[in-house]
Amino acid sequence: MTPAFPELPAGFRFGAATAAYQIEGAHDEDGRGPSIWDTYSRTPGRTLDGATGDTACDHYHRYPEDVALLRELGVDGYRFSIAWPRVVPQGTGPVNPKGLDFYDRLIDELLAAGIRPAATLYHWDLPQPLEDRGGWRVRETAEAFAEYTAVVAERYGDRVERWITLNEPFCSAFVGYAVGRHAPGAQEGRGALAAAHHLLVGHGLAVRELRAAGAREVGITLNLDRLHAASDRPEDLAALRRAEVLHNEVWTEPLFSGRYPEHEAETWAGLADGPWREPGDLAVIGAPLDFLGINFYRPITIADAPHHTADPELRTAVDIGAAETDPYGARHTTMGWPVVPGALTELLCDLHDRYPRLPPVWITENGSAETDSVTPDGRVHDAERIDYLAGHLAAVADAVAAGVDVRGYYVWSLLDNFEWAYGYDRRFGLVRVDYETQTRTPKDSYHWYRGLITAHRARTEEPTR
Ligand code: IFM
Repeated sequence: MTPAFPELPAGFRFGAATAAYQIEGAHDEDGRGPSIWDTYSRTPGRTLDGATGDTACDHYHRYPEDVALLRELGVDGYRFSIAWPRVVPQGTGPVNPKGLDFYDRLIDELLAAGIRPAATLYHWDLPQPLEDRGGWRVRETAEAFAEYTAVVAERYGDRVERWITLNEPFCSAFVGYAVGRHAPGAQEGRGALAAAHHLLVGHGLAVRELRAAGAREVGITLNLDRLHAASDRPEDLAALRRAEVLHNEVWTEPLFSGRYPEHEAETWAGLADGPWREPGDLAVIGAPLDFLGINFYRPITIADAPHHTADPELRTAVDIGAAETDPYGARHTTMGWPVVPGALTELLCDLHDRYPRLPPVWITENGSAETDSVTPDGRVHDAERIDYLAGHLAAVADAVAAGVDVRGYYVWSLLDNFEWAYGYDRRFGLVRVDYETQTRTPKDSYHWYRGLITAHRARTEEPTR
C-alpha cells in the first residue's frame, strides 16, 4: 500500500539534489581541469568496476532535459554543485569563462522553470593541482577556496537563493585523508585532522566572500550522525565518545559554540591541537550562518575494535564504519544502511536542545539506494524508496512538531548517478538513468513525490479568489 503523505507546515519547501562530479560528465570539455576524483577513479582498484565520472549522466549536455524533469516534478528548489575545476581549472589563478557560462545557462534554465537554485561550492572535487601542493592538509587550499568563492558569488549572486559552502566535510577530511576510501585516498591521521581544520577555515573564508558579494542565504551542509554504542561495555562507550567527536562535534562545536570540542585529547592523543590552528581561526569559522544543511541517511552503531588502538593516529581512521554492527532489526538499503527514520527526529531534536545558536535547518540530502529494475510495462516500481522517503519526511514533521525549525527537504537524488567508490552500481535516483543510452525514466517514487508536493500545496496554500 502506498504510504500516506506526511504533513509538513505551510511554507515548507521541497527539492531534489545532485552534485557535479556525480552527474555532469564532460570531464575534459571546455577547459575543465582535473580533480582529485578524476585521478582517484582512474587508479586501479579504487572504484567498483573501475567506474569514473567521465560521462556520468552527461548532464553537462543534457541539463535542459533534467531541468524539465525537475519542473514536471513540481519542486520549489534544486540543489546542485559547482565544479571548482570547471571554473578555476588550476584551483587558483585564471578563471575559465566557458565553465562559468555553463552554470549561467543552468541557473537561467532553472529560474525560467520557476525553480530556486541552491548551489554547493564544494562537493569533493578538489582541483588536482591543489592536491599536488598538499590539498586540504594545507592552509593555501582554504585561501584558494575563498578566491574561487569570490568569483562565483560575484557571477551568480543575483540569482542563487541559497549557498552551501561545503558538502559533508567529514567525508572530505576523514574518508578522503584517513580511511582512504574517497579521493585523494590518503591514510594519514595527522593529515586528516589538518584537513578537517582547513576545511572549516575555508568555509569561514568563503562565508566572508559570500557576505561581501551580498549573497542571499549562506550555510554549510554536514552529514551529522545519530550514533549509538553497541553495548554498555566501557570500551564501546569510549569508542562512542570518540566517534561523537569525530563525526559531529569537530564541526558543530566550532560552528555553533565557537570552540573546539571537549575530549579531543582522548580521541587523538593530543594531535588535535596541531600546528595548523592559528589564532583567530575560531572567529572566522564561527561566523553566523543563515541555515544549517543536514544530510541524513541512517543511524550508526559504534563498537570498539581492539586493533584500533595500534596507532593513535590511525585509530581515528579505523573507527569510521569498520566498527558498525546493527541492532535495529531494520530493513537495509543496497548501501547496507539500516532504515530507521526516528533517528532523524532524534538527531534534529538533540541539535536543537544543544545549540542555542543553531540556525534554521534544511535537510539537504536524504534518500535510498535500492535494487531498482525496469518492468515490462517500462516503469520502475520502487516501493521501498517511497517507504523510505515517506518515513523520513514523517520524521522531519515530528521534529517540526517538537519545535525544531526545519524549512525544507531535498531528496537525494534527482537522478541515478556516480556513487563514488560504488561507481554506477548503487542507484539513489527518483529518475532511472540507463547509462548506455542516457535514457531517463521517472520511477514510481518520482510520481509519489510529485503527488506529495501537489497535495502539500493544495492543503497549505490560500485558495485564490
Ligand atoms: O552520493 C552521496 C552524496 O554525494 C553525498 N552524500 C551521500 C550520498 C549517498 O552516499
